[in-house]
Amino acid sequence: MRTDTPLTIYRKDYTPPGFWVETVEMGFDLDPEATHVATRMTLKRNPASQNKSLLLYGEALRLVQLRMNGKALTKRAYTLGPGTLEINNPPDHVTLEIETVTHPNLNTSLMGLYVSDGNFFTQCEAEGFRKITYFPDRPDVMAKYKVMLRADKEKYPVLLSNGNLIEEGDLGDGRHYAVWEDPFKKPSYLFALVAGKLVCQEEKYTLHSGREVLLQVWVEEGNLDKTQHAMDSLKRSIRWDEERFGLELDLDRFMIVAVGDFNMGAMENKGLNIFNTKYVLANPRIATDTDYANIESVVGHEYFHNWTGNRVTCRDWFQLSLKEGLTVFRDQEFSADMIGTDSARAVKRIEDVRVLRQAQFPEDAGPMAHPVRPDSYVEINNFYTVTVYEKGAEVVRMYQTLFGRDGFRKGMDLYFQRHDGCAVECDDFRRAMADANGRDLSQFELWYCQSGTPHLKVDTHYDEVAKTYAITLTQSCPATPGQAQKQPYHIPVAVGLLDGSGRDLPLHLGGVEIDGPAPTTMVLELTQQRQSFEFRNVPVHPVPSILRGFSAPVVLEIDYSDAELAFLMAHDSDPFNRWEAGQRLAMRRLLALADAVQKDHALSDSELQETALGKAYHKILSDRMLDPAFCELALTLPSETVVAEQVDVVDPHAIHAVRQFMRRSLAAAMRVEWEVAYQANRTPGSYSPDAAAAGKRALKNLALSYLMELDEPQMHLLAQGQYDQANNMTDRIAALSALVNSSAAGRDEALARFYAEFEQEALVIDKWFALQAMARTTDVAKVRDLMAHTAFTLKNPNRARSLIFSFCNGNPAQFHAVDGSGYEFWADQVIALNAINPQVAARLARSLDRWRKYAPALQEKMQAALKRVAATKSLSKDVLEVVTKSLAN
Ligand code: B3K
Ligand code: ZN
Repeated sequence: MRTDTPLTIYRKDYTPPGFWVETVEMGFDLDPEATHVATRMTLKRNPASQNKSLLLYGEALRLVQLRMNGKALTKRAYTLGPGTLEINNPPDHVTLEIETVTHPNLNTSLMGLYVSDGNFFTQCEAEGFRKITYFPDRPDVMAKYKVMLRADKEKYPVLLSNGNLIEEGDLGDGRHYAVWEDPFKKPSYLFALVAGKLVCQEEKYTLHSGREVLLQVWVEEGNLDKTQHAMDSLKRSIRWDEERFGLELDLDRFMIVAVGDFNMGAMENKGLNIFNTKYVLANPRIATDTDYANIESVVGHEYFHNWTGNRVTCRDWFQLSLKEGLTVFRDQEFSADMIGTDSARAVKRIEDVRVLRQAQFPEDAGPMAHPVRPDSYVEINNFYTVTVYEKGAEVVRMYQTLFGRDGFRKGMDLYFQRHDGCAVECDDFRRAMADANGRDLSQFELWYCQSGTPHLKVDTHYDEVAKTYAITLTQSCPATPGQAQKQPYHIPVAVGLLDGSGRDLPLHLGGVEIDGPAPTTMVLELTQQRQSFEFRNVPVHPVPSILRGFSAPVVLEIDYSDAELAFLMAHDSDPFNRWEAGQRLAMRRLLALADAVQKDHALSDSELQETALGKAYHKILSDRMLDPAFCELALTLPSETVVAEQVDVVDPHAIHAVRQFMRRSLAAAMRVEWEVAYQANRTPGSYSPDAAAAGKRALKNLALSYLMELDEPQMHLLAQGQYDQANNMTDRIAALSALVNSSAAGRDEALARFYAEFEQEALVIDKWFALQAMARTTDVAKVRDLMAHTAFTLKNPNRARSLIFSFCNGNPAQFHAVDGSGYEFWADQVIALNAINPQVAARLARSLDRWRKYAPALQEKMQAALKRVAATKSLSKDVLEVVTKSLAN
């Protein structure tokens, strides 16, 4: 907490550290009230640095002792600033001994050392290590660690830290100890310890090289029936990284520990990954198909960090996407490879792009817009964003699109060859890709330094006589905070051309010689602001399929007729663009209806079946050859948030009304087809979370949700029956959600039964809160009531997210209540959370990012709420940065 104006840190101000740390030895006397930490480190002067002093960071610490080279330092020999400890005129070789005390049980920020359900955990990324001891806590300072943990044996029977266990034993007096040594140099943000009453599922696993490693998944007692999926996911991750990238696990032991109080998803601490329980615990009773898939991808993500993040790390936090963008790309590819079939891979791709559009495009268009490699920050924790992660992953994906899988692998190999064991920059990754593929990628750097989502406009011309087809691409990028003018990007644009019967035409691009048969998809490289590409020997006027597979994170502007979109939806060989064509059709109709609502015209759906959209949906739903998971995506209307991004002035109530109207119309118009799809996609027998079964459940449950729009007793019975008979959480929660969003008589009883059955399962109770938070009838008053429920607490991030975030971000029509009560509620919760956990508070603070896009009456109320938060005393720099940037002109 601070009251002074927070400092902005700039990328251009980077200077190398004055000292390198070589070894770190730490002793912990773990006690929830007061934990003593004794640290001994050896340091040596960095000759390349102009920084003469030795700068250590520390926060919320009591300094008990400070010794340099064997002698206690007098107060004159060092300067204690806010958050820093500077040693004046140190010699070139230094051994520092520091004793500090922290109070883990008072630490509600969940950064540094804290207590969760009686056990000790740490979270050090980005700057949490400084809450444990004074240290040059910056990622380019890498050192070897040896750690001794001492604690009460009965309360804390398990003592874990990074690397290998080299000694353990009894201390007499009811206490015991363990010594851990990490053989690899690491930055302090990868340090971790865990101590407490935990049990583990463990397995020996043989690597491709024949070396045997020990894998463990640690959980609280009573959760051992929920660890198998995480263990299986870990084994698949290890195998995949060996096979796809030739990267082997470098430790003899790899541990995953689950914790119920955690700020984010998981953390890649070397050899000791700490996970939010949400991304570890699963069995059919408590976890949905989505949970299973998320667990696989997060386990993969953290494991892949072992190379992309830990072995090669970031020079400074501006380079965060170096490890995060790359590792998200790797986890996306891993999940796609695990599903196997081409159509299932496409489903994964569509889901990833949906996340980008739902969350990253709005970020890129709002007050917090920043480049993938930001130039400045006030609080680095505010920059663990969808831009750094998901757009960063798209940027990495573009290398693979440009160079192919083999070229990408060559770049990765060169990257590790050059930088293993080092802390480097995004530029180093780009250079490795360029050098390994013999290409100049200097223009490509703009993807890292310019914020905003580029727009790509497409014009085409067919010359019937010459049989040529020209595609002209024009790029632009809107102004973003601090960046008025943009340079043209290097954009890979994958294209195909369809003939009249929907088949791909062979492509002959003017000036390009290709050995072998002509391809049907080609990647055009747009590097100018405007560029034309001419295809030859095009026998008929084609329908173009542009940006196949979403080959670049841009907004595509292309004038298709409804008929062309329906044609692409039916025929494009690129499944991403098939889905995309359907989304465009649906968006077009939603926007037209929203316009009608705003002009007070009555909505009519009488002709829906005759429209291109009605016909296309009908065709998709009746096509038994299509993958159910794909159908589910194709028949899901763009979300209210995505629609809101398409209009100049957002009226959330109109958007909600027309989307609901369209869902009801589609339900009525295709009633029989939905009923058939519901029956045809049942998954009887024992539950399996595999992609095929999950896809069927997804389509079946989509059918259920459409049928429930009819709000007929017969449909209520269908949902009730599904709820009663479900043998898995996916079907159960889908039925419950359908009931809660209907007028079914049994809805309250179903909610109560659900609660009673799962009272002991925190992750399921989170779902119970979230489902109600997002229900159509849940208004602010109802959310305040739910906050008074005995099971609710603001202190647990999962619980706070399940109710408050779900309401503010997932229930736009109620959150944006015209009286502004939603914004008042939002401000109250941001302020309350700020005092408990600034990181979680700052996340919630982002919910009003796009306030300037709303109708003036709402804008005014949002601005007032933002101002109230900004004026709050003792605001953390996390929240202050977000609200200040939101309010800035
Ligand atoms: N690297 C961590 C995120 C840490 C967030 C700190 N505020 C998880 C991940 O991306 O794998
Ligand atoms: Zn990560």
